Amino acid sequence: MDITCLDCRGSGRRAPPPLAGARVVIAGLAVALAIAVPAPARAQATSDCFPDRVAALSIGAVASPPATNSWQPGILLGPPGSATPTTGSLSVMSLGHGGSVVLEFTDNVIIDGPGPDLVVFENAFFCTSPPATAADPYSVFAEPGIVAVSEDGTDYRTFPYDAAALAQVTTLCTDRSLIGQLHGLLGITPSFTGNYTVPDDPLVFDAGAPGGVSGHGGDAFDLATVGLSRARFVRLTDPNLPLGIPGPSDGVDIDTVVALHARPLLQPGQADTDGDGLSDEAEQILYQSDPNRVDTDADGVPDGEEAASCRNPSIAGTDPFFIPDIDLRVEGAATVAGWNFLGSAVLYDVIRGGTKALRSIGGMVDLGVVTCIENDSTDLTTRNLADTVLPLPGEAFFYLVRQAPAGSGLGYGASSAHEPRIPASGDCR
Ligand SMILES: [Ca+2]
Ligand SMILES: [Ca+2]
Ligand SMILES: [Ca+2]
Ligand SMILES: [Ca+2]
Repeated sequence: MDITCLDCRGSGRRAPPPLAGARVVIAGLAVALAIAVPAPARAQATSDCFPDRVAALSIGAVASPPATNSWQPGILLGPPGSATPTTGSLSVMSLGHGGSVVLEFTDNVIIDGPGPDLVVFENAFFCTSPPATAADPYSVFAEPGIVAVSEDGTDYRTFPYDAAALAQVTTLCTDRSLIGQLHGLLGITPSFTGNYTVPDDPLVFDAGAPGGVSGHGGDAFDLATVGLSRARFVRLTDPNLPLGIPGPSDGVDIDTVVALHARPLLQPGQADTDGDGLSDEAEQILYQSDPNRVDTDADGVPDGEEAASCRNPSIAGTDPFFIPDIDLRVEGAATVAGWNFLGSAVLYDVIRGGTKALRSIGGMVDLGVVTCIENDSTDLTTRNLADTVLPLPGEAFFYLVRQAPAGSGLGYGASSAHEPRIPASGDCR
């Protein structure tokens, strides 16, 4: 069983001599495997198509604040949530009237490719039945928002829109005649569960998709429209319309941004033998692509661009693909695990074990005796649980997250030899 240091960090606090204990991350639900030793921190970029960081957040006016802890900017950093064409996604963060958020890509950069380069997902949905033909009447529960992009986080270019048309959006359900004039804004096109890497073209009725909307819906934007060849920052702003149902969901409800054309950004010190933008270790351990071949699946798109656009670089195809990610932080005396969003209404289990116990046996990875840190978590962090236990000097802990409850997902993932990781005892339920 091979263990490679992908997200390594020492204990981060004054550690007992002679050797610091270390926290270790092994990402569940995926092939990602990481181990910490007393070594310099070096986070492995998974370079997926989602933003990596909320760089700025300004919540506007809301009639009533949301329940404690339900403002979770982390849900803006994962895939779009589940929905139908007539029910909006609930995995959103409402910005309030006049609010704004800046989402930053840190391990990849959006690039100007053919056609649209990013999709912004809000939770627009059809108020009426989804139209069956291009001529059918419909209206959309649309809360439009303004989109700007920047390469450096300073110089922003706003996508052009018709301000007079925007000012006419004053009712919860907007008729198709006005929807057609709102191109260039977010929150216009209904979204639903589908392939979120396929952009919708509002000018083309897709007869094979719900309500004529392609992919997963959402509103697509082309960097060429604003004269940029690269962008790392996407700023989304609520235009402060007298619109919506007063309450904690006031303002535009942002789900996420998906990059359709992007390239990974290598971190300092990472080797990339074939120059495709993905580090050798990411190719070997996370994506199982060829570190000596630019285009492993020979579909004409380099491995790095596929990974950064949520496509699988080692298998030709158009299904969305990304590596679930887990991160450890030391906050005061506690070790806090955080992970990325995997879908609406998904619960999570978090376990901690000792690397000394890890062994490959009988076609599986025996994780040994583990401790259930959080059972059926409804948020994306263990922050409220204060896990203050430290490994013994010279030893290390690993942490794993999986979809909960037990048996509902892929478990704690598999080793690079494809052996499932199974706790001996102590697992969450
Ligand atoms: Ca483009
Ligand atoms: Ca490479
Ligand atoms: Ca490669
Ligand atoms: Ca390829």
